[in-house]
Amino acid sequence: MEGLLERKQELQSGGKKATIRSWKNYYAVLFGQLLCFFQDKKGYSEKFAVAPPVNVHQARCEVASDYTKKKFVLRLRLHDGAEFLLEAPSQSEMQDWVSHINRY
Ligand code: I3P
Repeated sequence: MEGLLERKQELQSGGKKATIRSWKNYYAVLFGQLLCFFQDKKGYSEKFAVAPPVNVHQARCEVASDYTKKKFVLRLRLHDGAEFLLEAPSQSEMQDWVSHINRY
């Protein structure tokens, strides 16, 4: 699974509030249980990641229906306590991400 995702980190590992809280645009690719972040599709073809990968093993991913500032947002809670909000371009892509990530 791959596609455009906007990302905001809410919590750092351990559950502490993240200090860098702005939304950033990425081209995201799920390789097995690793969610990797590229600048855009070209960055992916050049295998140049622009943020550390996120391990979604035992993560919980669900639609963030309580977050109303953007559409199609999902909440990803990692096993290590980190938490991200991810905005997909459409309802169907959002649901695809939820089901793919929850496989792990
Ligand atoms: C953050 C940015 C985010 C905002 C966040 C701000 O500021 O405006 O968009 O989250 O609010 O801290 P900066 O760009 O200066 O880092 P929302 O879009 O969800 O409001 P928050 O700290 O209340 O999460």
